[in-house]
Amino acid sequence: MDKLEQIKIAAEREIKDASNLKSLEDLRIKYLGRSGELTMILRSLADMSLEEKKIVGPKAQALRMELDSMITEKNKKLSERKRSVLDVSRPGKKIKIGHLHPLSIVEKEIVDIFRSMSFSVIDGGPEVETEYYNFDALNIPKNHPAREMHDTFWLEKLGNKNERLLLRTHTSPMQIRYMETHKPPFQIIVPGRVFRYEATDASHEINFSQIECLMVGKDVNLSNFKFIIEEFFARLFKKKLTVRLRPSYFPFVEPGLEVDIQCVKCGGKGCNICKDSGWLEVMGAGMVHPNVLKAGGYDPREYQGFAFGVGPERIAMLKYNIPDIRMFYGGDLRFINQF
Ligand code: FA5
Repeated sequence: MDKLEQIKIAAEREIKDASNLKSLEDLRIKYLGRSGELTMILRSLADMSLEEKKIVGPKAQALRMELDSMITEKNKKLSERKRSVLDVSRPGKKIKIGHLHPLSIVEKEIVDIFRSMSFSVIDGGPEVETEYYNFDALNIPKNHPAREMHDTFWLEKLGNKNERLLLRTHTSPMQIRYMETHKPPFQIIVPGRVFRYEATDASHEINFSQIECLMVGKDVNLSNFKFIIEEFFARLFKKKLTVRLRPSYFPFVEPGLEVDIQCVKCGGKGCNICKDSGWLEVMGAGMVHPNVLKAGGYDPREYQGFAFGVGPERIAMLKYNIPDIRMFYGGDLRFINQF
């Protein structure tokens, strides 16, 4: 019985003090192993008298169970502590850091190309715009039929000066805003979000983006424009593409142009992307109208310039072969995660 008492005191203290799993395992062997101190006592029961057995047996069994559960408990504690310590040999956890949206990738690419051709990138401009900047100053007077080309979201609330407000239908108002506060010569691009109240389909969204370009100087002309966009498309699609300029009408340019590029998929032979025409319509452009230069505060006899507006969604669709513009804003991760 004395021996049992000694084992109990020593084992309890040693188990409590065990600082790692290895020394705990050593203690288990020392007391409960095949030739452990307590095991030996349990074995010696066979040689004891019945009287002794009755006294020592239950005590020794109880101590065995007690030490066993103490060791299990301690083992749990030490394992938890081990797990919380940095183990550099364990495989790393994959951290999801996110990535750019396909549209942001294309916008960035477009902006980088223009920046490399010495264009300044102008940020922003208000998305809630006045009727003046969105239409009047761009040579689109009230009641002019050209306003119907832009299905407009009008705001119910008037502006500070009681002017009518709208969600801008294009980035062209930034032409006026920039000219009002800067002197030529300059060459800028302005990316931004625009809104049109129109039915959506595979190539039309109500909320989309545009990149406006404006270059003004004393001798800026259409051949400058043609060179810049040929260079731009060659860099963007990484091959030389034939560019076609067609006459078109926008009230804020004269002459106005629609720009087509040779189909990037079929090379001009005709396919589903270009609807068998061999050409893709990519931007509206032209030489800035004298009335617009005047609205910006310039003398049109002294300065001239070109401008264009391009839709990055349409460019991204061509670049990545995306069949429907609505996928960009659908928030479907199966689509977004492919980029
Ligand atoms: C304009 O918005 C003119 N402000 C462009 C311009 C600027 C002309 C400077 C001349 C000088 P348009 O409505 O064609 O033009 O739109 C320009 C581009 O925006 C289109 O080529 C197309 O890429 C894109 N776009 C137009 N409507 C939508 C729409 N609903 N969804 C997606 N992209 C659109």
